[in-house]
Amino acid sequence: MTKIIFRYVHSTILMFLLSKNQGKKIYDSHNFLITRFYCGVFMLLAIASSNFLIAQSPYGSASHTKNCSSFNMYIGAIEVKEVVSLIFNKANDGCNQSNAPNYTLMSTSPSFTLSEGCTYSISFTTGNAYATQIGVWIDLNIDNDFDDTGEFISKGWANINPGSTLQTRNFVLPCGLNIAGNSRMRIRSDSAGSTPWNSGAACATVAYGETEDYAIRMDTAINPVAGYTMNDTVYVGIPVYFVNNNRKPCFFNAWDIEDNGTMEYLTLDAAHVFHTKGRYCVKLKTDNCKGRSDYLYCFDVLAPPVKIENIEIKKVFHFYPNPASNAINLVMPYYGLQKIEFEFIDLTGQIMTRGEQSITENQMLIKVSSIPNGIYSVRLFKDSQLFGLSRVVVAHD
Ligand SMILES: [Ca+2]
Ligand SMILES: [Ca+2]
Ligand SMILES: [Ca+2]
Ligand SMILES: [Ca+2]
Repeated sequence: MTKIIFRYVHSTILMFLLSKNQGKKIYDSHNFLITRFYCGVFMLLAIASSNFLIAQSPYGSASHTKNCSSFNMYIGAIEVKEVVSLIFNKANDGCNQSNAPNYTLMSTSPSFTLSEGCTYSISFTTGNAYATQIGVWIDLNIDNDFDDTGEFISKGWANINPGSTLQTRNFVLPCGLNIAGNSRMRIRSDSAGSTPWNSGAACATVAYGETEDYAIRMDTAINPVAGYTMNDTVYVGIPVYFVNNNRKPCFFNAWDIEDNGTMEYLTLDAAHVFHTKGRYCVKLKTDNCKGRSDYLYCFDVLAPPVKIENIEIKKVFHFYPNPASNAINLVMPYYGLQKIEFEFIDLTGQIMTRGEQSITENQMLIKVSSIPNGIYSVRLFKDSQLFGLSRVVVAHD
């Protein structure tokens, strides 16, 4: 529990304080009363009870007057994605408190990290009876309040329809924050029919819903260093896969095939088919808040091979760990594959295992616990067409 301030005051002093602060009484019960001076610095005036803890300190309190369990306008499941990578996932927890003031500090060590200049999506479910408005605030400058420019993240968001379907809203952390450290994200729900959430409402008292506070980490952008790997050998008519070295998805990437100033692909990775043989150069430009980095590489495109089975495509598919003991991850270029088929072939040419696996965010997991120790060729198929070959080592502990 974090530190709190108790002050026992005489009723005349209490009235004086209230009048000095426009009577911003934000929570009141027969036990205690909190007077807000401004969000972030507040005073708790304990009237009768000495045994009440405010977990949200040092941040300002956030209260709801109706019991959450009576109306179910709760914050349910939450998913946070950094572009396409899932960085936070919370199951539907309904009303975290059944009674007012419906405030919960969800974490005291960072639940996830947000980085300067990155694009995020956040998805919610809510209770199943009423449309709900969601307010989100982030303490961008880590000064223990949500009052600074840009800290109201959910500006202009549409209401969340009731129910268990995740609904997504987007936000971008601006460049120039240049701050790293532990901070706070506040997520609040309220009826869609109430006064819309606004920049000054992080600590307001509202009727319905609940408040979930998360410890988060803020990171500065890192200097980009562009780079990619690709097929060792490139043939006319066969896709070449350019795999970006910067897997963290907070960079803006542009691929210039033939290095002629025209950007053909603006994706993390790129796949391209060359139609004539010859020497080609491909430039990758990578930038973020910190600036831009270029990487240029030149290679020969050869006449097409007679037999595709003889092509060994290396470096395109990243297997890790390799050697693997129980399961091996396959990371592949991002070009929209839903699933692939795979075969593990031992040195004698025998197929040891084969299967089909769906791909989630460029990755799939293959179990190898039942395969004997050894070196295997892994053949990858899409719609029964061979499109990749790599070598992995299985070594059980
Ligand atoms: Ca909840
Ligand atoms: Ca702040
Ligand atoms: Ca401030
Ligand atoms: Ca080009």
